[in-house]
Amino acid sequence: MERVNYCQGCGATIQTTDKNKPGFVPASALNNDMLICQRCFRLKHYNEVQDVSYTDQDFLDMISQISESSGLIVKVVDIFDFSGSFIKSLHRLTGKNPIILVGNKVDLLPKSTNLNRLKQWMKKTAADLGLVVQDVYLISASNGKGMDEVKKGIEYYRNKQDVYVVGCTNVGKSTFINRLINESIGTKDAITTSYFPGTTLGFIEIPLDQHSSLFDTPGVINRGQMAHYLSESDLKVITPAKEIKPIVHQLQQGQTLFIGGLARFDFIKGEKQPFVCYFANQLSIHRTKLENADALYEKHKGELLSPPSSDNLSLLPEWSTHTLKIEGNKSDIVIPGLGWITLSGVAATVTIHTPKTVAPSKRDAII
Ligand SMILES: Nc1nc2c(ncn2[C@@H]2O[C@H](COP(=O)(O)OP(=O)(O)OP(=O)(O)O)[C@@H](O)[C@H]2O)c(=O)[nH]1
Ligand SMILES: [Mg+2]
Repeated sequence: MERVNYCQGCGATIQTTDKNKPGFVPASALNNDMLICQRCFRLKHYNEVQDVSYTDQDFLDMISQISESSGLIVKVVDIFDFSGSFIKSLHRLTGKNPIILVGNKVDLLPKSTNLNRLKQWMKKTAADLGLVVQDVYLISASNGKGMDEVKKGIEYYRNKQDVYVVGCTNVGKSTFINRLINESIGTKDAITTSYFPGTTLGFIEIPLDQHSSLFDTPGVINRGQMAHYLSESDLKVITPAKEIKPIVHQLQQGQTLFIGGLARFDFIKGEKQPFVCYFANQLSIHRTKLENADALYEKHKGELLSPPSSDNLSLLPEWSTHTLKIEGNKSDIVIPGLGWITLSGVAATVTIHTPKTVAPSKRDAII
């Protein structure tokens, strides 16, 4: 068998000269059966991430090679952060190839979620964003839900050609492929995965048959996601680990909700109504009077109002505000990568404070 010259965990080209660059393997380990770079080794065994020298553009350049190949594109999005993980520019990089859209991490949504309605919503939203897809799937790469359907879909739409699994960083591409590998040949955790964005560094080829392969690819980075401005430990707090339990706050106008120390919702105007909060269960929400909100933040940021913890406050860009009006439709106000608040559609004006690069958006309620 031909020896691969890239790391089987992350896809980086193997080198033996520079410890601080991607793909480093000590020369003595070159003949090991399983070639894993030092960075993957540390991620796997110590959950420590080593920064890499790739720029956002380097990742885009790698993905754009796909436009010169032909095959099926499996575009994975994180259903907990649809807009933040959608990456509109991605279809330019994948050429004219057919696309199926896979919403991952459905295990995080409340069990009562209507998945068929959610699929319709995904299809429509993708079309509104200029993406025509062959089909839409909802899966959990973690627990295996929906895997049979998506496997059938891939087999059908790939038409015997290669398959490229693409998407934003951290949506779960590698976890999804590990599950495919596990279900077909039994190997566990073949590819490196982690909760840090930017784990996969190159293409990883998984043969499907004699003539075609499936490829894991590096994620595209979206700087508009909260994850890029948080320390490791803070990232853990905002990342939901299991089914989200929505928390309802009945608010009057003139009241404020703080989502940890990462976002603030001021209810400026409207009748008393429920604010239904969908955030990681371990993230704390504080309610206060709008008139006290500034002072509360100054006094308690990094402590009561955390994450970010006080040591990491400086990683956050400065704050900016957006005012949104809700009327008529049940709507979600979304903070990319953090979660959302659902309002019933009773007229409401809400001012949202977030770190400047992480702008909120409004959508029709998905649940
Ligand atoms: N709750 C939940 N978490 C998931 C699921 N799939 C992946 N994750 C988690 O999401 C994080 C990112 O997973 P990866 O598979 O490394 O994501 P990726 O898209 O390959 O990321 P990059 O290689 O950085 O582009 C990890 O912490 C996974 O455990 C899922 O179905 N549900
Ligand atoms: Mg990956």
